[in-house]
Amino acid sequence: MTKLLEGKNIVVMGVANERSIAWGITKSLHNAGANLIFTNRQERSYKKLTKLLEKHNVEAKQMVNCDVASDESIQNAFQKIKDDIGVIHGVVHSVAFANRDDLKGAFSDTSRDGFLLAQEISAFSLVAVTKAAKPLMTEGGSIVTQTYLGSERAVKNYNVMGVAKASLEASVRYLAEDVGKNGIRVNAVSAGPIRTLSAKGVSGFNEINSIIEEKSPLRRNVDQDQVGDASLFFLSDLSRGVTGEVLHVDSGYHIIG
Ligand code: NDP
Ligand code: N5H
Repeated sequence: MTKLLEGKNIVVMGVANERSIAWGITKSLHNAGANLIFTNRQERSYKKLTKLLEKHNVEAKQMVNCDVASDESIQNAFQKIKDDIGVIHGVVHSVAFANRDDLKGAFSDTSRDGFLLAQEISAFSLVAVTKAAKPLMTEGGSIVTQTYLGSERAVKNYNVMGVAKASLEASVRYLAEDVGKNGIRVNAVSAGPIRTLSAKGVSGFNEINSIIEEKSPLRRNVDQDQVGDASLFFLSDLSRGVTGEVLHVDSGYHIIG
């Protein structure tokens, strides 16, 4: 039987280390037979990823630098991918950033710069990446991003990132409408809390983790592999009738009142 993503070229953005959600997604995509292209911002992530790929015997078709804070960097990255690979069929957007100081305390203390930074890196980047990826998706495609429940509810400490994720989810819907006519689908996975480098040191993470174990329908936290398989669904033809959707992979926690 042919694998779900055999012969498909997928760009993965946002592997920082073995704990990254994007690494969980990478494993699912690799097992489904995808050809993988990676983008990193920091040299440190590039080195970690190189070692991880070696350790898990996964081949990268290409690795390019991409800082989503810069339009030029995004355009250059996708130009390099076009030159080397040509057609792509999918993009995994697993990137977000806010100043640590804005992820605690009073939301009304958020600075103008901090607000705009979170929006730029965590929401606008999906718009810019879709624009850059679209010309390479000549056979149609699928774009998947990562969001969190703090977009829908006022979750303590998530603050500026909750507003950025609300913007990201609205962008998913507007982008889905825009590029649907080109055969491109845009969706998001809303994951429960997962201990990653980004989550390290942020206030309230442990508390929320315990609440999920106690109150979610499945009484356990999710992991990177579960998010990986849900993202695989979005990137494959199994979800060919789905776009503009936000799928909760959170042990059902979001349905609890
Ligand atoms: P990681 O720290 O593993 O990944 C975050 C990634 O964002 C890093 O690879 C980092 O790249 C990248 N990044 C930050 N700024 C930029 C930039 N300017 N340009 C390019 N890349 C950038 O954490 P996660 O895997 O947890 O985060 C991935 C996504 O999942 C985020 O959108 C996050 O909000 C979301 N999410 C996470 C949850 C969790 O509990 N962990 C729950 C729900 C959603 P580099 O290392 O090179 O700087
Ligand atoms: C309610 C919570 C806990 C509190 C809020 C956490 C928000 C985290 C998201 C952002 C992306 C974290 C972030 O930007 C951290 C940076 O300020 C500092 N870290 C770094 O610079 C590291 C080295 C790099 C790799 O990180 C990035 N992002 O580049 C939410 C949690 C229960 C769930 C959660 C953790 C959600 C989420 O969106 O990640």
